[in-house]
Amino acid sequence: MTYGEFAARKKLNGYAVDLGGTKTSVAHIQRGEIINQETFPTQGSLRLDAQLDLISSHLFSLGYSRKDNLGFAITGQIDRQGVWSAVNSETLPNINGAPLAETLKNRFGKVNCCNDAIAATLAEFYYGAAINVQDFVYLTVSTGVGGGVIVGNRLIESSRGLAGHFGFTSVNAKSYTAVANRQTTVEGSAGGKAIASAAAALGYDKNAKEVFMSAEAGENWANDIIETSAQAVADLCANIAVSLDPELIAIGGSIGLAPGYIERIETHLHRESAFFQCRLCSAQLTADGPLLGALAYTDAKYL
Ligand code: ADP
Ligand code: BMX
Repeated sequence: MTYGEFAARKKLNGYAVDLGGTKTSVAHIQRGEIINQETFPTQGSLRLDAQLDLISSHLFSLGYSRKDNLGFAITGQIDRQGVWSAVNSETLPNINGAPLAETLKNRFGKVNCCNDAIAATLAEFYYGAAINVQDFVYLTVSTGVGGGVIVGNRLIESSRGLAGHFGFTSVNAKSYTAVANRQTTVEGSAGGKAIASAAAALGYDKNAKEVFMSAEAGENWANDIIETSAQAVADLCANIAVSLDPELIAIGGSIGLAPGYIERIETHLHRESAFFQCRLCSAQLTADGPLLGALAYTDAKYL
């Protein structure tokens, strides 16, 4: 086994795509390092072909050609047949049931794709925060709230592709929006879209990043929204502790990595009894995780 060895990271050569709910990144990776990258806003309402046209133009501009290794990390549910659906259809309203794997194969030849949080989980496990950790959970707090699970050194992947969609678990916290027709979900309390709609409900036209800036500037309404978000993620961590008992939970995504956010989660989590506590850390690979993981995922021999 070569889990987590730096040597394995050096074997990563090719191109990777990370299509998130807010931004898309396309990267050229050589010997495990991102040497060139383009990031642009995700146009969530595009259908599959239009989405791939946009991504292709950036791939080719970075020098990609069909012989190169290519990995895709994508927000949403990808089943074992490579069919793509949005669990939160507000994020991607027009892709449900799209034949992602088949379309990628026709366009690019050999290419692999997986959920964005699964890719980041794998990257943290191989090269980041979870080297030598056998039981591990990764959470992204970003546009939505997603995750991935390693139990006994094995990535948990279900045939429907839904395993790890922690954002849709339900918690006992104030929730601003129903997601996937479900009330009081973690994603509806903690994700970027929820934070922005909480601000809008109070009359502030701000995205999550701007709400964090308002909180930093001492505005109480913004602080309350972020506190609710962190409380929901802490509840989720306690639920994960008692259901999967990981040694470590790494928190990623732009909200998860925002200064002070993990400390807020820890403050709430420490109020729980010892059974429900779990060691937390920030995602070590930050936004590179999904890109490195997407490329690593193509090399199934590591699993
Ligand atoms: P994606 O969901 O596309 O993978 P991100 O991980 O960047 O992308 O998450 C996007 C969300 O994070 C948006 O709601 C955005 O407003 C918010 N965000 C971006 N930067 C920051 C920041 N520095 N602090 C707090 N929130 C941020
Ligand atoms: C949502 C879900 C997950 C995804 C997670 C983080 C959709 C479209 N996405 O829970 O598949 O992993 O968000 O994704 O249903 P991001 O868009 O926040 O990066």
